[in-house]
Amino acid sequence: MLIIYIMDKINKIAVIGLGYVGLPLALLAEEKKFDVIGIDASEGRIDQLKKRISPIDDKDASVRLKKTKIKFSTDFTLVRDVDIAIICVPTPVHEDKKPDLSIVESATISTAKHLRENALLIIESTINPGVCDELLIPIIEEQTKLKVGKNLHFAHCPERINPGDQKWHVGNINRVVGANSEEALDLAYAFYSQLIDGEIKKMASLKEAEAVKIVENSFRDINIAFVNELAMSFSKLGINVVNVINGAATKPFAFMPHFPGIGVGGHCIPVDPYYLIEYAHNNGFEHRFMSLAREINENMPAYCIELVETELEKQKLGDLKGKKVTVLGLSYKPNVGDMRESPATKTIKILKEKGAEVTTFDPYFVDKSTAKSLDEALRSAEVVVLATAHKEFIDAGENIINSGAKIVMDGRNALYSQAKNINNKVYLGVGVTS
Ligand code: SAJ
Repeated sequence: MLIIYIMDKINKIAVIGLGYVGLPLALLAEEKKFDVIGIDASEGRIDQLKKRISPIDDKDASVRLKKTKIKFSTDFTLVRDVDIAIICVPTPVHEDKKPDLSIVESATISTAKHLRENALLIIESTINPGVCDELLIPIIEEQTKLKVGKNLHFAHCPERINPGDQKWHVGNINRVVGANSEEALDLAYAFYSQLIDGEIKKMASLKEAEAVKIVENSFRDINIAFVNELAMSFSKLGINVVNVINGAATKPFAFMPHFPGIGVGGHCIPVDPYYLIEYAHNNGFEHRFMSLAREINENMPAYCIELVETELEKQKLGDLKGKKVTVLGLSYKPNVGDMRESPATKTIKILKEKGAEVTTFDPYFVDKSTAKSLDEALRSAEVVVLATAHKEFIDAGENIINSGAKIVMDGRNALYSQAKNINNKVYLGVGVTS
């Protein structure tokens, strides 16, 4: 009954930040018959949205955008009469890997100062424990007349978007919510229960909700680091690590397969652990294990290039200076166009620092590639490095393997099964070739 009672009071929603998280959320809220406005600080993005051009690589969002009635604007004052405002802006790290909370801080203030009394402000951006209680709520109360828990409801519901996933999407992924008052928790719970066809779990505090997202993504980062370390070890032991992982995965409980590769990219996995590492450090604890996992994963591009250099020496072909190296893939994960924190970027940087002449091609970023087709990219390549396991590259595996390149460094072990009939050249994988 509570949900029905609450939901008849909630109608107008504002989503602030219209990227991979905010745009699908806004479109879902509209589909669930909420009255939605979409706010973004970027004029360019708002212009794109007004022209019904999707700023994100998300097929479902592109289709829904064509017929949406959502009002898109850069004007934060439009939140003045909404019932719920949801902040979905990026929380990246600086070059030195320290958390960059400036965007979520400014979006929160720009929103809070126009909210009506008793509105609900929800933060969906990924943040570490303590950010709500120690940063966002204090700045709201300093810079507005609102008192969180008294005349402003405040909750945190960390986003769980998996770009490119056809099965799990914003409308059916379970969520957790935390708040700093029972009423805010009930409101947020009721809202997400109405929005999402999945479990909405109430956490005991804002800090618990903040910690859930960091923990789930650090869990993934650590597991990837584990298999990356195994890959480096097994390469020396003549053991195929992917076969071993698939063997371990036959255990029907207590094992979750992850796979080695040229690195860990994206806006979540390589970023979120640093938020907890930094917060814990500032509170007297050193996350040595999480930090080591980050170090292992960050080093995978260099590891893969070292394998190439060792092979060049073995073939008495000298070093990378002046070598024509083609990097296939700019995106951080297969079959999506997203370069955020992509290992390909680091791979290209290292190759250039070593004097290689680098050609790039990614079918999702032709405008950012130096070659305009796979054939052009492979032409005159002496070494090929596959950084992203796009389907286009797997389908063209034979061409890649039988191109003129003397060495194929398969950073995603994506062509391993096709490499068996490789002739008079070297296929290097990550933990699959002795
Ligand atoms: N990667 C590996 N080995 C693996 C899995 C991934 O090297 O076994 C690499 C990928 O190549 C990529 C990076 O890690 O460069 C991240 O891959 P990802 O599949 O985790 O993709 P993301 O960044 O889109 O992660 C999202 C996350 N969702 C949210 O943060 C809300 C993450 O929590 C999900 O676990 C992940 O999707 C998922 O499960 O696919």
